[in-house]
Amino acid sequence: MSEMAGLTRATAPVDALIVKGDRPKTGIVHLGLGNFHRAHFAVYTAKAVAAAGGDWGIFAYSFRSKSLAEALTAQELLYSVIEFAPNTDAVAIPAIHTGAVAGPDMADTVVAEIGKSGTKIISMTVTEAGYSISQKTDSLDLESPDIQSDLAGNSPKTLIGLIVRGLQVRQRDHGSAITVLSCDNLSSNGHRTKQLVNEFINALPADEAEPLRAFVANSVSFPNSMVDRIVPGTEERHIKLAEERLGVHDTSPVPAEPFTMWALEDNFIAGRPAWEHAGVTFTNQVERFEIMKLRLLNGAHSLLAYFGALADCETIPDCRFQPFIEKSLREGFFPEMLPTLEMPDGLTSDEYIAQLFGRWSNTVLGDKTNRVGSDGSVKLPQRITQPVLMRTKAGKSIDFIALTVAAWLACVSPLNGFDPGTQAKAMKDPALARLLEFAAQSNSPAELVTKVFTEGNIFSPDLAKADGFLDLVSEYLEHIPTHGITSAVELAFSRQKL
Ligand code: CS2
Repeated sequence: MSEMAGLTRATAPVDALIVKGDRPKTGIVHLGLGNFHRAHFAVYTAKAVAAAGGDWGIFAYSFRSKSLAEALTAQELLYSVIEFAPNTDAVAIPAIHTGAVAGPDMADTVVAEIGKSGTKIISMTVTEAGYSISQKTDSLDLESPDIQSDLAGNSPKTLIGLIVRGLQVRQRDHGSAITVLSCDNLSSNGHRTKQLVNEFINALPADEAEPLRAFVANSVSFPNSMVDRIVPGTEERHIKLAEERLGVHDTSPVPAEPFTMWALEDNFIAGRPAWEHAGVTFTNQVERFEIMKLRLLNGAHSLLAYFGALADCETIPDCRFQPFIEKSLREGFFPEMLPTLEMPDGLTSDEYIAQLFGRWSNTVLGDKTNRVGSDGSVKLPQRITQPVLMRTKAGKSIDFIALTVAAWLACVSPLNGFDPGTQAKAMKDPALARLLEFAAQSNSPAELVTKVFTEGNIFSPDLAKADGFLDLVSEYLEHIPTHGITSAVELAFSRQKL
């Protein structure tokens, strides 16, 4: 028994989603045990089971973090989700996990778990970086050594390898249906996952590929989903605060904003938890929700983080309250993005944007600039590619989108000894080594931008051909180090023609 068993000593309102009696049996294998999963999918599922029952316990796998899996196991797979905002001190304790394992040596265990007939859903939150997509070919990166190792039949190291090997066990052992549910910020994430799974299968020897292809076509569904909740990383202060609110020590609390949203296609071939009791929006307009969120929330988040880092802002609220950033969003960025999307029925862009500014103003949550700015090489393609292509084709301005990309490059691959500041230096990126190498090889911003967009395997090759886009990014990248980000914003306003 760990201290977490003493949750009744809580000092604040605790929304304890603890199922009376035994926990539900495993019905879901979840890949990616990060904070976002624990504050989003796990909470919705615990609420659904508390309201309507069902064997929807979650067996979770973390690709890397052994220490987290061990810490959670030591507290009976309980942890707190703490809302941070001026008007709430709510804590939720979703008692929904049935297992937490981590690391490459557990991959075969996870494959076996997916293979069990009691498993009805594979869900995942692995971030954009986890899907092994080659931007060059817009498909599964068959050149990646990890994908090659997975194709050769070793213990899977990649998300797609794990899923396919798990599906293969099902196809061989019993053939019962299953749903694969992506909860990541990729556009059409369900379709995208299906495409990658099929590409992996097509690269297998024919005798393996054929039966698997048929199984996936007939017995696996891939719903699209849009997930939303701002969930920062856990800091020491969150651990202390959790202890104050709960009266017990939780080693792994998750800080989260109160806002939460999940729009989901109701396409679960093997059944699902009664998430409608937990506030999920089931809709056939998921794509509209996804695009709205990717361009207005996530795209704007990138602008906030890169402009803000260059102005030395440590948190997203610090960034949001810089007048030049707020103006950039309201009068520069959103007017470029809005014509590229359709709002879901019942939601207006004015309401949605007003709500975003409220969420970004959450000083208590204090989401970090460098969290949002990290992994730009895998986030930006989802956020800017289609808007740039649509607008350049129509001859419309893209100054604020281009300036966002230039600000990202100024942060992560600075040229000629430019110092982008401590926030920028704290940003991580899977392409960082490549980006720094490009910067070292380039004599001018234009050269760097050309390398990134033509040799980087980061963005779709279509962007390099989009009328005037690379020139614009290069010009802004030239401007930032010498004149500063606020001056670059003024320049963008002087040019933008809406
Ligand atoms: C953020 C997201 O990391 C990022 O770039 O934009 O993590 C964002 O906080 C979530 O998508 C909110 O749902």
